[in-house]
Amino acid sequence: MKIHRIDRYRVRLPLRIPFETSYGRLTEKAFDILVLTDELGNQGMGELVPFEQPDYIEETIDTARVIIEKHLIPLLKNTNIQHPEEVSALFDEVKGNQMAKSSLETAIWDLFAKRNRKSLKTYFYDTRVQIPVGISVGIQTDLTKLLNQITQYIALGYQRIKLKIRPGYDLEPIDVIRNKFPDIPLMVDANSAYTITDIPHLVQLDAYNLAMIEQPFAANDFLDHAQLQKELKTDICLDENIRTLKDCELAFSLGSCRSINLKIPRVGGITEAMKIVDFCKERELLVWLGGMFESGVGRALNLQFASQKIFTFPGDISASDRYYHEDIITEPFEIQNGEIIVPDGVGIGVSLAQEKLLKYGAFDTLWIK
Ligand code: OSB
Ligand code: MG
Repeated sequence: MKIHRIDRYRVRLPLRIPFETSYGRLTEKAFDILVLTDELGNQGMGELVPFEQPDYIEETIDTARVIIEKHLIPLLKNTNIQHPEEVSALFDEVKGNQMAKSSLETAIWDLFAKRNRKSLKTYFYDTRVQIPVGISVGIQTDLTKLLNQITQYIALGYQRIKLKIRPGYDLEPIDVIRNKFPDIPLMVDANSAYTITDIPHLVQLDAYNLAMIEQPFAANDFLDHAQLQKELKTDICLDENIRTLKDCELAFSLGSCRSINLKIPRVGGITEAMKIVDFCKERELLVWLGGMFESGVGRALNLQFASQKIFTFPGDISASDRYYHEDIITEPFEIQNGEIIVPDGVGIGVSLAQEKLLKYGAFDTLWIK
C-alpha cells in the first residue's frame, strides 16, 4: 500500500457549554481531519486532537501541524506499507509528538481496513457490538447547577460520572453528588492540580467510594503518585503520564497507579495502544478508554477500539451531542440505555458530512504524489 495523497480539513466546533478543568476553560474545539488516499483510490481518515493551548500536555494543534508536514509526511512518501503496524516504527525517528503521529497512524489503519473491506474492529480481540459509556463533567462552582447537570446525564443513561476537581473544589462537590447518588460509579480527575503536600487532604477522598482518582500530580511524576497510592485505598489512574508502553511499565513497577486512562492519540496510535492493552491485561491493571472531545471521526475510532471486551469500565466516550450541536459525520453517535453502538461499516465505520466540514472549517491539500 502506498500513500498518494493527503488532504486536510481544519475545523473549529463550538462547544454546547463551556468545559472547565483545573487548568482552564474551553469554549470551542479545534481539530483537523486528515484524509489519506492510497494508490487504488481508497481513503482513510484520522483526527488530530491536541488543544490550542499547551495546558493539558505539551503538544498543541500548531506544533502537531508542523511535525506532520515537516517530519512525518516525508517519511510516508514513497514508503510501501504492508501493514499499519509498521507505521509506528517508521515514525520512531521523530521523538515524542504522539498526537501528531496518531492522526496519520490511525488514518492508515482506517485505510488498511477499508482496502480490505473490513470493519476496523476485526483487527482487535474479542469485540462486542455496543459498549457502556461514561461522561466527564467540567468544574461548575454552582453546586445546584452541577447536580442538575449530573441528574440529566444519569437520566440519559450515562453509566459512570467523572468529575473534574482542583484544590478548593473537591470534597464539597463530591459530597453533594454522593449524597444524591450513593451508588453511581463516580470518579474524579485533577489534571495534575495537586502536589505531594496535599496527600493528607487527598486521603479524605477515600470516604466517598470513588472508582478512582485520575492524575492528581504532575504529568511527569511517578514517585509522588506511588507515595500517594501507598496511603490511599482508592485506585489512582494515570492519564497525562502515559505516552508509551514504557510509561505503563514504570508506573506498574513503582506502584504509581492501579488504572490506566488509555487515549489512542496520547500514545501515538493504535499499535502502541494495543501493546498497552496487552500489558495491562497481563498485570491486572485496569485499562479504560479516555477521550479528547473528539469529533465523530475520533469518536468512531475510540468506539472501534473500546469494543474489545477488556474495556469493562465505561469510557469517556459520550454521544456526539454531549459536546456539539452538530457533528461532522453523517450519522452522529447517540446513547441508548447507557450504551453506544459500534459502527459496523468498513474501517472506522463513519462518513464525513462535507457540508458540515465546510461550514465549520477549511480544506487544503498537504501533499500529492
Ligand atoms: O483529562 O481526560 C482528561 C478532556 C480534555 C482534556 C483532558 C481530559 C478530558 C476529559 C473528557 O476528561 C474527555 C472526553 O469526554 O472526550
Ligand atoms: Mg484526565
